[in-house]
Amino acid sequence: MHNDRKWWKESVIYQLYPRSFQDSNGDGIGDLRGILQRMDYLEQLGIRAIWLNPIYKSPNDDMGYDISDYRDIMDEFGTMADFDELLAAAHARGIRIIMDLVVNHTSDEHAWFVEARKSKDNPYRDFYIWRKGKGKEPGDEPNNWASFFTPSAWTYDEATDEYYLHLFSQKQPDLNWENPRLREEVYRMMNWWMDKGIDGFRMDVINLIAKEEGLPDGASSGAGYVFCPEHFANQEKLHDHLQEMRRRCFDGRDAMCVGETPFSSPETGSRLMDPENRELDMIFQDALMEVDSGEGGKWNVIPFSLKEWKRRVRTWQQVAENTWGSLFWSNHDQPRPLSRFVDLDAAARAAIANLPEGAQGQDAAYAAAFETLRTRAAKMLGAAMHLMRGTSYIFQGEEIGMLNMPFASPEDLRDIESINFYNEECKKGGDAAEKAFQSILKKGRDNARTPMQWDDSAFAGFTMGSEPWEKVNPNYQSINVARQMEDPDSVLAFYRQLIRFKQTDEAAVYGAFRDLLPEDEDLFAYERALPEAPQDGFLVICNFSGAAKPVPETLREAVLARGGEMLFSNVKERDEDVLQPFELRVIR
Ligand code: ISL
Ligand code: CA
Repeated sequence: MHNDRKWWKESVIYQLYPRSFQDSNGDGIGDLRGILQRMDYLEQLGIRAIWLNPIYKSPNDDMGYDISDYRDIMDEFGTMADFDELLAAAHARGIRIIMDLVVNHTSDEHAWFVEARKSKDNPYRDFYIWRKGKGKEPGDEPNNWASFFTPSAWTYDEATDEYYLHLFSQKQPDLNWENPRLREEVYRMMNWWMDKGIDGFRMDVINLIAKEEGLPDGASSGAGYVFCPEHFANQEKLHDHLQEMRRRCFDGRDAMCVGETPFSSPETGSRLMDPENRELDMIFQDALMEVDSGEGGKWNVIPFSLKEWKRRVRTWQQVAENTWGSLFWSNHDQPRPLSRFVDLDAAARAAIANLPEGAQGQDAAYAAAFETLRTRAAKMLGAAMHLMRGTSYIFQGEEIGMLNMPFASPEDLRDIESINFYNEECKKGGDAAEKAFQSILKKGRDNARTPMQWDDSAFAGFTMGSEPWEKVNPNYQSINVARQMEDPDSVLAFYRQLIRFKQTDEAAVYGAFRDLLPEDEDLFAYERALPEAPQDGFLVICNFSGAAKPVPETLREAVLARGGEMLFSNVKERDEDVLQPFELRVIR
């Protein structure tokens, strides 16, 4: 087991999406001064670091992931002076700041690209990836690559009669990491931020920066574009770039780096995180998030299988044993876990099933049951994920159990990924559009981006203005911070305890992981313990099902083998032999 002590192993990190956290000036958009207003909240939560989604200058084609100036702040978010104040305020409270680093691509409005597209001999031309096509019509592109956000990954540029590559939107041209001058500029920029005192970077799609030599076509049986990560993810050159970046930007500093690395196998993950290789401290592996995606990708939603999820958990916990890893239920790209990995509606309906059809008070009974189960399941999910081995990331709103947004119409969507997908599907006719919208309701990124629910005043206390940029979830009157602050049994109160425990308990941070019930379809149970102090370990027992489940014999024995001190629980009355719907027990 690899167990070097590091601050980033002992810190729970709060992912803060600035656009939706707190608006301070009534324009309906969250901002840096809004975050400053909420510093007490963050301190009370007990987290030791914050990861800020991009706050740099940006035209917001992809909500800040299209940067037009790496050394300036987005107009809507405030000024560099506001940022300096925020950094100092966080540090004064013992909270570190991790910045997003988006260097696979820039905005097409970045000065480098504005220059690059002027002429083929412009000094910035080779900062990007340009190729000649067969013509300028669809199908004439330099290769058949599909992009994440658009059908083709290439856009034709009239001025120089060439195409530029963009794995994301047309306004996000990919940088050319083959060019040493570009790499130099990136390292200078990173060091500039580090010198300001930030504590590390979350590196956006960092494993896509190196593309396969020659940009070969994706394998396909006919015409059309092909999404082919095998040609642009985890290429051999990536490891050279990361090692160089590590030396140039992290040597001699106590900063951390976490890479977002979609399409990574456990082998690749181990290589990226192996401390000997000096590449990344940890990665965001996407295997656990993709568990409900079918053949066709994220929009092809398939039912959640706990057994399959646990198989992936074991794989990545095994990787974490000798390296490290990250633990997260969601982020700004994912729907809310309570609307995804448990079925609250079915459980609530079952809970009131004994009421006669159409009986008086049916709606109120359902609402009460739903609320009880939501709170219980939120605590269960929180412990299930964050007590495993790895650094915990809590996405804003998770700590109060926020839910997916019941968007009424496609017009309410704000995310380029969903909007482009919807528009493409509309072209197909029939029921394609309606099907697309149903998938978006389940998996769309806007679900994560609705405003933080602070209290039951207008717009959930997010803005004093007239309309937030993204609609507020209508459930804010019952699900909000103010209400949970006063309730010792709230999700929020539970998360505070969970965070404290995760950051201070030796076994919770450094212990090994062992799955106790790999085959069970409904229960997730594991042990964490340090080999040198097994008696200080603990058991985590979770019922993911909305029905009561008997405690299996093997678990009963494991419980008996421990003293039985209940560290965490989410029900008032317990039955030794039966787990209630979504029940949690953490036993020392
Ligand atoms: O959202 C996704 C899956 O649900 C992914 O396809 C996502 O687009 C991909 O993992 C990359 O995400 C990151 O880079 C994008 C940006 O839009 C995302 O917000 C960011 O997390 C481009 O910069
Ligand atoms: Ca604002």
